[in-house]
Amino acid sequence: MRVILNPKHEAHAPPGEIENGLLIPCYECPARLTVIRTALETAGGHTFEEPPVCSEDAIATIHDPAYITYLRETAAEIRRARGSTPKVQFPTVFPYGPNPRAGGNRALRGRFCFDTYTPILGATFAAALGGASASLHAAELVAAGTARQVYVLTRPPGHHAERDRCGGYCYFNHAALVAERLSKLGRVAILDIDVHHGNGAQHLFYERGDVLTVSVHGDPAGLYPFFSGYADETGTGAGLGANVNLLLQPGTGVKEYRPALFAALDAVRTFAPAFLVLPFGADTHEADPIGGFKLPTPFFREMGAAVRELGLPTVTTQEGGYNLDVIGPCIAEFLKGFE
Ligand code: SP5
Ligand code: ZN
Repeated sequence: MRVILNPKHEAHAPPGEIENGLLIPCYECPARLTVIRTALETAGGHTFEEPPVCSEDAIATIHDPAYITYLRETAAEIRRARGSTPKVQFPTVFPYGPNPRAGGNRALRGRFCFDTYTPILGATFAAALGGASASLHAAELVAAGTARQVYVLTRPPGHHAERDRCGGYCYFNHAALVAERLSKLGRVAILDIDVHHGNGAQHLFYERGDVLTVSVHGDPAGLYPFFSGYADETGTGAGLGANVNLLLQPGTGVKEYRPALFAALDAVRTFAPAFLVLPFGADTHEADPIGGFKLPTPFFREMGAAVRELGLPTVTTQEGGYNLDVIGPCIAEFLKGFE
């Protein structure tokens, strides 16, 4: 597999995330990429490359320019901070209401973010830009027909990010950037198999009939992101019927997961896309600390093989997966089944 890396991810290392008012250790940490890369090198058969840096205009095909500017300027401001000034910014105020006015940094932090898990550090913008660059490079390779399968090995992840809001550890939506680019050439399906709902792509393509969004995930009544991912969210306008949410309950094992995955693959086949984008999370694994599913490592090869049956040019983006002992083998198995 051709693997595209994000060379700038490492310095984005949040000191923690805020859960119910308390700072807890970060699940989304730099070591995640190290262990995945090591597992792929051990497995063999993969090539690794770094992308050229993309322009902010290329990111603005999906994200609000004001949001991009906010991330860039906030990161720069944090790098300039001296003395006891914090090196990290968490939102504390979330402007809302009929006429929300977000004046000044304190309000902007909550204007451009929807949770307390997704802080901004001095290195966050460069890391997010690196991930967008890797994704767009992968999209170009597939668009040109140079590669038929590309895997974007990046962090922070992307599938929760909306047009002008970060959240769920995500800043730029890699899968959506790829889908938008490839949609210039034909119909695109996004199949999200992270344990959490792919709310970002649903939000971004909800009114579009040329981009199908399918997500298989834990019921948001009990799992992050809570506010979207329900079965009755089916799209609107030209996009009506082009959004599919397949919900699974906590404790889901192979027996429950397999039919949901097959239903998702059927929805993709019926749509008959020219390209597939696959936001992939290993947080469906039985040993994941936050997912709550019970999939064993060998099943990931079967998942890869099932997706391969679609026979579509595919860009896979790395999303969640937080058990450092298992995510490497999970991805190695998935790619083995997929190639
Ligand atoms: C990309 C991705 O997978 N984002 C997920 C964001 C989920 N963040 C919420 C984490 C909540 C952790 N709660 C601790 C419960 C441990 N049993
Ligand atoms: Zn996830």
